[in-house]
Amino acid sequence: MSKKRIAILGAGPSGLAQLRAFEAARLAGVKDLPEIVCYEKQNAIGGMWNYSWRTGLDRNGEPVHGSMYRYLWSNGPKECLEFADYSFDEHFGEPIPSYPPREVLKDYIMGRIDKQDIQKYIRFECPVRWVAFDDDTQKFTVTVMNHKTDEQEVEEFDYVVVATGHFSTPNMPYFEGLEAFPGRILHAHDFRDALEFKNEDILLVGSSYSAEDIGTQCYKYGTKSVTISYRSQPLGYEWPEGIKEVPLVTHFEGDVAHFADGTSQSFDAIIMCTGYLFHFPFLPDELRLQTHNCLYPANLYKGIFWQPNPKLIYLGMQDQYFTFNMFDAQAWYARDVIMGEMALPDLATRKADEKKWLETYAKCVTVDDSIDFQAAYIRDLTDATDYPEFAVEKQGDILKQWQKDKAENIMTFREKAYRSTLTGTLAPELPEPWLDVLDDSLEHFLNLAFVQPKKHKK
Ligand code: FAD
Ligand code: NA0
Repeated sequence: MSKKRIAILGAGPSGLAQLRAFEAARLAGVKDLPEIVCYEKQNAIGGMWNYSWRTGLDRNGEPVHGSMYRYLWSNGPKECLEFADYSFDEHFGEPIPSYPPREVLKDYIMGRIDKQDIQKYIRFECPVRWVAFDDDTQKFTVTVMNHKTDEQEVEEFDYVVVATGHFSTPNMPYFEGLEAFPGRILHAHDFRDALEFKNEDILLVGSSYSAEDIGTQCYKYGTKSVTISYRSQPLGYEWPEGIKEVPLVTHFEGDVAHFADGTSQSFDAIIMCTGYLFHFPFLPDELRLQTHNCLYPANLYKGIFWQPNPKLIYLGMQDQYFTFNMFDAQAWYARDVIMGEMALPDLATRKADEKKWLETYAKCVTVDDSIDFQAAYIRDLTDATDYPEFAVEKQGDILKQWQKDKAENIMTFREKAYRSTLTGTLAPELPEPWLDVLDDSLEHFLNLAFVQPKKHKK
């Protein structure tokens, strides 16, 4: 019998988790592994963590995936995203603070991958163009554009794992008068460097993670004033002078924004921090997940398997309190199903399970409820596989504390330290105020934290 063939679309943290799950099986002595091909649009692994200075289109004319910007630091404690099979201590050799900058987290993600030499499965600069399923053969046909050879490739697979992320295609609203605004208008997806807005008055529309982080970062790097305009709820933090929140913008007249409370102000630039669209231009309607940013997208069994055709697998499509460890939990589960270690129940049973989770999710009222919900979801997955045990509920407690620390002071919460549930290591505190640390490079950060770079494993 020919080997099963698996296509993984995307080599970000989710796609890499799927590769790692199969690698872990190989290391455990499993012989009959499927043949895996991972298609990646970019020329490197790491997904969102792979910073790009580019905006708009990449060098191949493909939409730039990256939404990350310079000077970005983790917005959640690293203790809540630690891989259960690869700790921060193991990677860095010494404890590091709880909120690392992007480059440091990327180094951690890469560390686990380099060791396992799984890059050989990945075809870079190969955006997926189309996926089709044939009911007769029960196989998927995947069409990709190989920009390295300048040819389209078509291959057949038994399973397709969609790991293309969902924070890349901007949700860009319109407000009357925008077309006459004289300054720069951009979406958070295209924000790259806070210094661009030094000494400017900027308006951020939206009141979630992007608005809070881009706002505080611009303040840190010398923006004159930051105004955050919310639609439903203000972020509600105690802001320093120079940052304020106002209700939703109603319209613009020249460089003046008018708000729902009747106030108005002129601005130099507008950054839409209005979230992202789920965008799968390579999937036909019958295979395409249609959802918004939430903790339990409908039509997925276990948050992973496309209900109408569970050979189509989605990873990382949830809104995320937990990230890397949740992707691992999903990838291990998917691996065991693909390899026949676990059988999926029939559609009616799968739907009943989904309904149960959706009903529980509907009862979540507070942020703490949501954290508990996602922890329970991850526990449900890890209980079924050999993914190493990790104290996801305790990590949930850290996330609840993180919420409190942010509420106490949004400008200093990154100076707090937490204990790893994996190694028991208490992170060192950031030795300087986060607001004063302008150099976010890996080397500078590791020196700051008194971790010697020479001991840092590559
Ligand atoms: P992605 O990282 O988005 O990777 C998807 C991959 O698929 C990319 O490599 C992309 O090039 C590829 N791809 C897309 N389309 C195609 C195609 N058609 N063909 C082939 N390949 C394709 N999480 C945290 O834990 N902590 C943080 O501090 C944090 N900060 C964030 C900051 C920002 C600004 C954003 C946008 C997200 C942040 N996140 C953070 C969440 C982040 O999305 C996850 O950490 C993680 O990157 C998700 O992994 P993923 O693999 O699912 O998706
Ligand atoms: P995100 O903040 O980009 O985080 C994504 C926001 O947009 C909501 O406040 C929503 O308001 C608002 N909005 C949407 N349409 C609007 C409209 N037409 N007019 C006004 N407001 C509108 O997106 P969301 O989805 O959280 O919020 C959309 C991800 O990026 C997160 O997972 C986050 O973790 C990550 N991120 C991380 C960091 C760091 O780690 C920084 C940025 C982003 P409403 O009314 O729907 O509430 C540092």
